[in-house]
Amino acid sequence: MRVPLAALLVLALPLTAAPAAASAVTAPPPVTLGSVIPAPVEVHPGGPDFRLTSGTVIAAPASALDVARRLAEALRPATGYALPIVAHAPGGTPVISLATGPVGARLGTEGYRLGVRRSEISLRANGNAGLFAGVQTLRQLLPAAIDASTPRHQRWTVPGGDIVDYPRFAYRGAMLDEARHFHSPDEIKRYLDEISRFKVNYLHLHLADDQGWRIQIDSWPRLAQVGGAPGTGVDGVGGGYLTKAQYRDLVRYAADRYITIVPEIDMPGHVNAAQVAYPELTCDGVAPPPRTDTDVGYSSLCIGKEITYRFVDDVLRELAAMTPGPYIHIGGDEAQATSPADYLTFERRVLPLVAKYGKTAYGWHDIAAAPAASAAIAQYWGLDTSNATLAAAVRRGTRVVMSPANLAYLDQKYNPETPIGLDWAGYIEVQTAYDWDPGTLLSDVPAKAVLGVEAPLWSETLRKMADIEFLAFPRLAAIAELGWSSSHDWASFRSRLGAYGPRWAEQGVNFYRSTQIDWAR
Ligand code: TNX
Repeated sequence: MRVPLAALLVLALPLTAAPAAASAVTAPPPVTLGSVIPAPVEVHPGGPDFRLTSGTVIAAPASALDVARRLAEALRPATGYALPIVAHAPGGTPVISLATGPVGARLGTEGYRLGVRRSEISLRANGNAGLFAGVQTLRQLLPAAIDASTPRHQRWTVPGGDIVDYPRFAYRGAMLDEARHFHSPDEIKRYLDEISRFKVNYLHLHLADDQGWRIQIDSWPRLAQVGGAPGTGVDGVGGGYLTKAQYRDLVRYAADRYITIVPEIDMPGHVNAAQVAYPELTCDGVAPPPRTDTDVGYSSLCIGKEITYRFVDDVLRELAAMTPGPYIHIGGDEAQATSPADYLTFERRVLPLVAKYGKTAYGWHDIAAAPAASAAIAQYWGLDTSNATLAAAVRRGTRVVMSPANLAYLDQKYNPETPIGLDWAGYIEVQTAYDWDPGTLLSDVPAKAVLGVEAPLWSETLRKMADIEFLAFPRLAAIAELGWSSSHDWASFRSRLGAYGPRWAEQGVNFYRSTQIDWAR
């Protein structure tokens, strides 16, 4: 291996003689048991470190083989070790042992206990989702080079001690907007990999909007054929749609990472692409022109026509059939082209259709105006710290996912210099994204009505994976911590985030190097 001379010189400097200009090479900080994002509930450092070697094995029962395989696959590229998976490790062999069984109700389905001893790491959980969460923690407890894609010759130690961990909120989501610019299945998979590192457990896909329609629906084939044609992205850039096979493959890929896909078809507004494909969905039956600009609030389904409800029923039936997860998102935002009375009529008919297909309805918080939304989940995207309509719906049973646009929208710029992104909700630097509490932000909605938090990434200005990564990271990590961690401490998050930078660098993730953070190299 060739080491640049400059690096050797810096390494050779005595610690006390750090010259002013030495900032170019800062040694990565030693990994401590607490340097994990999201912050675990309990961290008890102590005792000898574990050393991962070429002789280490992974022990797992047959029921946890998938998680064990994922762990081995994560550790093999950088270590070059075989890490065989065995049912029982022979005595004296260094082992990472996975086991499920009752480990306490407070750990729930996603919690885990991690114990690091000299020759054994033991990971215990009530079920495999907890083991998977623990594996994500373990990966962060190894040196950053563990994320390298080719073998590195170095010591692989894990700091000794114990972690007990479980999530604050059941719903910890991210959202990709497939409609404004289509992102391919491979890009969605890469994003799933990236968000799963932070114990995010839902990926919401915004699959239709004014510009495009991005999911195959057999009973209305022109939706995808016309709405997903080339040129249907914003500014006529890109196009495309997910076939049912691709969607099902994504659902599986996500499930392997304990992530549930939430599909969204936005209605009664944001439907221009559907109306271009099927002019009978407009009131006058005339096809509107295709639109690839970024205006909102100009399209509406025709509330008085029966065909509207046949269309919605068919789409929801087919979506439900390919979605094992509990939620179908029906949009409902920015319906300025629908009268308030028509909006209520529409939601009164459509919300029950989601239940008819065995799913829980989920919509933007605008749906809270509809009495029929009491069994639904409302996603709060407003900028205010109270919302009387939503609070009234909550008193009738509606539960809330928090995505305040001025705090959690990943498409908003970091600052005026950010080359991509929008700014209608304000600039969102890393500290802004981190410094709020999803349980208490809305003064008139009690914390117990809050199911969790989601970070939406609208794609008007995003074309490539590098664009997605630049806006999502590091802020997605901040929102994920708000969703998982019971503690909240900016100074601590800031230093853990700085230490995380080299991991993104190893993974080739195009993250934004915010000047608020001291990034380790
Ligand atoms: C508002 S917030 C929208 C989207 C845009 C986004 C851009 C909400 C539910 N709708 O249609 O893409 O702003 O930031």
